[in-house]
Amino acid sequence: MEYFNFKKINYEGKNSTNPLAFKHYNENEIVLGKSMKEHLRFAMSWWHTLCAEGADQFGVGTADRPWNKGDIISAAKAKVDAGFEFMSKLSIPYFCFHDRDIIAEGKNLAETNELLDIISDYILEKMQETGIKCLWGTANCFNHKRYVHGAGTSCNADVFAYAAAQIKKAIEITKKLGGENYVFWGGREGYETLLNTNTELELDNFAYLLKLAVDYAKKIGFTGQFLIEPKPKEPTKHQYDFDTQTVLSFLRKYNLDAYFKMNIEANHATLAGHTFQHELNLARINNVLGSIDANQGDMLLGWDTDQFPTNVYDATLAMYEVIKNGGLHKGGLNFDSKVRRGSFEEEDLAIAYIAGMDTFAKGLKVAAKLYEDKALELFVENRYSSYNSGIGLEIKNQNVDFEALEQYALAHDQIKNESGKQELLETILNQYIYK
Ligand code: XLS
Ligand code: CA
Ligand code: CA
Repeated sequence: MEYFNFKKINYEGKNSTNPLAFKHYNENEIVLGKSMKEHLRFAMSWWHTLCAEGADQFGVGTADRPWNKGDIISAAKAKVDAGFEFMSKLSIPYFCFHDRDIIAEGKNLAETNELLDIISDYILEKMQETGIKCLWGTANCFNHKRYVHGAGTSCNADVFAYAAAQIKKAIEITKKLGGENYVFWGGREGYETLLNTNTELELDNFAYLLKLAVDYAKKIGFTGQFLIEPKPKEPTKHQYDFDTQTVLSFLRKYNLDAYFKMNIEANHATLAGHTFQHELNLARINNVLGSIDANQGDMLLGWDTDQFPTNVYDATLAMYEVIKNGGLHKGGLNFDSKVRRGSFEEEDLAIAYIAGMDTFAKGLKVAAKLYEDKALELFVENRYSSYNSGIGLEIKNQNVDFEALEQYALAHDQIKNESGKQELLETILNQYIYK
């Protein structure tokens, strides 16, 4: 049975007007010595693509997906069939999943784990048949009511134990599917009010849960990269994993920094009051840029809208950071994006993915050109050139003390600064995008 009423999506070039064709994503086209496919490592999110039907706080789902039908096992298998058909038709090489996306919970934890074994066998068969791979797995420790007060940060020790058991199984399934990474997004790891919260104990426990995961991965030989996905708010008012720098200081406090990189999501960056590029940049310079959840928010709304990315400007700057990172390595570009509630036809899913993939393909091409030409780099290098000699070099080499700096300042107190030329640089960036 076919779920999607269209053939394999082809690359038709930038002048094509066919909505079901790629205009920029040409998977074998070489950019900076690597194919687009290797640079971008696109992934399909199981939850938004196959599970979501457009429900929101005010209304039920609007998309009546033909694969979301039947008993637990047949519905889960139909989702697998639909997912692999979709990824094959769109040439998406990877997928990402939460344990609870691939199959619903059974009547107890033991039965749920058996269901996971059954469905992961089926997924594995499809992976072998198609060559499609698993970018990352994760555990959904936020949806069920048991997680009302968090998982690793719950006030209830029974919940901590349950979350640990769930994560243990999710790591096992991710390993079985050859997942290249494993993600921790702190779903409800945060709090609403300090009137009822012991933040110190919650954070100690959360770190301990991560340590147990690291130990278990070593024990079973799971070599995927562990990732933490920062998000500042939603669902809780104060999420502990606020942004990259907050997560880094948390990891460093608990000596966990060697084991985790970041999964940076565009919309989470903007909720934290940052740009997407800011989060990627801070992750990159700290050597923790792991993977990307590509989407975009709506600048007029203060919540996580998870829209498909269509902003070429942001995609360009994101890919610029990725190129400077030497690529995504084990990571990839997962579309943690969902179609709008009004876009309820199956074809809308394909159009949305094509738009997202083309946006990043175009972003990659522009970023590669900027990088090759050193269009921004030379300006930045020159801007800091005062650190290449004289007192600047001494500062850079950390070879001075306050007395020496005072002596220097006394003799050089007529300071001359130069323009930061922001408008010129923005013009140059636009020129590269227009080309
Ligand atoms: C929610 C997060 C979530 C993670 C995986 O806002 O984006 O989907 O990516 O649990
Ligand atoms: Ca995400
Ligand atoms: Ca999100």
